[in-house]
Amino acid sequence: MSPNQDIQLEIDGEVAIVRLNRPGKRNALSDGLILAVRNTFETLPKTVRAAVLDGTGDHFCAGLDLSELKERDAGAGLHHSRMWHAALEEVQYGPVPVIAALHGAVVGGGLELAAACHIRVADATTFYALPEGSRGIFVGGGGAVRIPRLIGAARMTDMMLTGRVYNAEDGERAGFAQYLVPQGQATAKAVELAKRVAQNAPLTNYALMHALPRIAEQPADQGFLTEALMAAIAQSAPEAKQRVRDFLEGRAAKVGKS
Ligand code: 1HE
Repeated sequence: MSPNQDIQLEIDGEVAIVRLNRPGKRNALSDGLILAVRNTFETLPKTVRAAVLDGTGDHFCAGLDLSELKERDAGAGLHHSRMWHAALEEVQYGPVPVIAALHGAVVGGGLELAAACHIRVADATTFYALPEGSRGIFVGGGGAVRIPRLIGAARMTDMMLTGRVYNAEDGERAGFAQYLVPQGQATAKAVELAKRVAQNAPLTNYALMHALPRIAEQPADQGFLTEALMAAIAQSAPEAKQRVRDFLEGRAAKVGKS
């Protein structure tokens, strides 16, 4: 159990389930909760190989805790945003792949947090919005970098200029989520996926978390070289050799069969 009551950590074998736990405030992200998110991912037990990020109550997360948005000068605003960046980097580039289980509001900083995860599962109640536009502020938790990579800059611009809200179905089509499930089933599906992800060779998961997003940002010429280096390292691991041998000798599942 985490010392901060606003976040819960449950360990289920190799899967950690991290829950934002401020349902009375729709899991709004106070400074304390953002620091707790960072700390929780930084200190996951070494036995954990995949994580699920969930929210207690009817909403995944209502974004920045607006009650803390007091008068900040430019310097304090800069440091506040950088604090969010550091916490969400720990989600994206932390020890293990993270699967977000989305439901209800996934708005503002809540959408920024979801965008830092590696896979998003949404249930039918999920809706996505960036109310920063109407609150007179801007995204500050990495959303300007990560959200266009999911849905494109044009859709994000529209959301912020017009207050457009995407429902679960349209959101999945737009690219917010990779899985759409019936109401109440996001957590179960996310845990199922996390258990599957936990079975991968650790170097494969490392490559997907740390190399792929960087390769995707590199000019093609550099990306091809980084890809080749990562491929060489991954295939040299004894576990990779064993997995290939298992397939060639008929002991491993064929693609599409479990
Ligand atoms: C909050 C927050 C919050 C709820 N900060 N306290 N985010 C927003 O602009 C979204 C604002 N929230 C909402 O639009 C709605 O609360 C919801 C659609 C998410 C949920 O509606 P509902 O009817 O279930 O709940 P509620 O009655 O609006 O809220 C319940 C309580 O949570 C209430 O407090 P109470 O003491 O009166 O019970 C709300 O004030 C409180 N609450 N959301 C503080 N966000 C790194 S930069 C990121 C910038 C942003 O994220 S800006 C977007 C902020």
